[in-house]
Amino acid sequence: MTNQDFFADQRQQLGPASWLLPGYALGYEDKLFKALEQIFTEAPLREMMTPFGPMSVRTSSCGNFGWISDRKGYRYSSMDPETGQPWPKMPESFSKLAMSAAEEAGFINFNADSCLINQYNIGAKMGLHQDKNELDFNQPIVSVSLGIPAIFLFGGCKRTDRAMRVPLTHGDVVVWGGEDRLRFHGVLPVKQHTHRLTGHHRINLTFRKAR
Ligand code: MD3
Ligand code: FE
Repeated sequence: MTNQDFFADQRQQLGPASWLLPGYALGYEDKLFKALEQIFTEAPLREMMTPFGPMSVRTSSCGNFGWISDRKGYRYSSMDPETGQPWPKMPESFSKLAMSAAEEAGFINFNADSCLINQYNIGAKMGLHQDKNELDFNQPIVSVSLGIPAIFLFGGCKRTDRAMRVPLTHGDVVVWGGEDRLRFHGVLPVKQHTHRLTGHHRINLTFRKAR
């Protein structure tokens, strides 16, 4: 069985156009962590403000655009407001992983121009929200979970729709697109765990095509 057949066999459908690929990023582990170290020296993780208060996750970005937030709202920017510099270049291993995972879920030629990096400490969470700052909602989003586990909330198109709980662990990849693209989603407060590579952290990479 080829690698591709193996993951085609393992994938779980979460919605009409959303797929969980368990462990899909495990083969990229070394390259991802080496690249992350470099990214964090160029664009350090920071707490961002939102119109509703500070975020509990720390974030950074790489690629042509980074997702930023302040008291005025959310948007993509080609510059890191903290350093005044462009965001670190998207590592080749990142683009490759995002494109091949998207293809497993039926989205060919996914060229991410932005990777948002979220670091969760124990207790950090992300409330239910939609990702609406991108130009083209026909483009999917690829999410890579690293480190300690978390429970992902996958809701409907209205905030009040009942949310499905999806446990995500180190190496899991999820691809969200099509009619699921604007579904509300979030992350429950992360519970105490230790991971050999991240200690008391969960890291999530979210690949998007911003423009
Ligand atoms: C489902 N991050 O940064 S990525 C975010 O684990 C964000 O850090 C979460 O939501 C995290 O905006 C989850 C998964 C994700 C991203 C976009 C989606 C799930 C989605 C869009 C539609 C439906
Ligand atoms: Fe989101």
